[in-house]
Amino acid sequence: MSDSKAVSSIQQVIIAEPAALDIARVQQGLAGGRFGKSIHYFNEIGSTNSHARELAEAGAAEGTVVVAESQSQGRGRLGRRWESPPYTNLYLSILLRPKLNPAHAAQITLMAAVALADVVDGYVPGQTAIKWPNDILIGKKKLAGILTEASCDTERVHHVILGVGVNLNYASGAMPEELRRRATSLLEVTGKPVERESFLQRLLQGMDRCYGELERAGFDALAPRWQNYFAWRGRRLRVELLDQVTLGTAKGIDRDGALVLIDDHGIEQRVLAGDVIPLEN
Ligand code: BT5
Repeated sequence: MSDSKAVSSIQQVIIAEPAALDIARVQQGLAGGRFGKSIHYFNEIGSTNSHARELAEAGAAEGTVVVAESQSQGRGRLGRRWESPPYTNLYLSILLRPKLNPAHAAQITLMAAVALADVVDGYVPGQTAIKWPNDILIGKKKLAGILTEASCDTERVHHVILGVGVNLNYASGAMPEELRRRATSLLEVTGKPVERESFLQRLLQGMDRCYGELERAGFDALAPRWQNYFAWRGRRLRVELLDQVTLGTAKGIDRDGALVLIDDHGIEQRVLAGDVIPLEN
């Protein structure tokens, strides 16, 4: 074997090694911000949201972040599974202690969707859409999901765990068959691998900024930005929540984060939770 071949095979071995996140580098760019002063980093964990909840219950500070390279029990809503292969994407949870009326806790999901959409849009300008309430789409495919879990009593919100899973370098060939038709990643869309530290840094900065706006100016300041990313304004939609179905034409969202539909009788219907399916107009 020639020397040059030996060198290139060593390089291949090095390139094939999974690259772990360099958390110290991420934190360097976050100086002065509230989010990420404390980052709990795991190679593998059940679910970053579950761990963040334990930290919240033990009194951890607002802005504490949990990041994992992979999750064995990554969760979506209603106990659905979130595919979380190692060293490829980002899986994180941020602990918040918002001074919000519990009736407005859904605003946190919408705020996070705006912050996440802004970061994604920096990589694929003009292609990013929000699917109410918690998905980021590129084209018709899902790039990211948000899972917000709040602990409230009737008067106040104790804490909110804001979980984000976003597909960065997930090759479609590595996705389970049923996901391949419905999911995408920035690598699939742009053909270029994404530097995960830089995405994470931008995301924590963006979340910090949008959360600050929500605290200072309320949801009205963020709502127009959310509407700009809203995928299906004017589309006829079917919204399913367990065995309840609502049909109508999408108008937008209201101050509580509810989806507003105009039903077939011209009456406004507010939907607070559910899965949206676009119909032919
Ligand atoms: C979501 O739920 O979209 C919220 C996902 C939140 C995941 C993050 S990762 C960090 C944190 N810790 C956790 O345990 N969770 C959060 P939902 O709208 O219910 O969508 C779930 C559906 O998305 C699944 O049933 C699949 O169809 C699809 N899905 C699963 N894994 C995916 C992936 N990696 N990319 C795109 N779609 C996926």
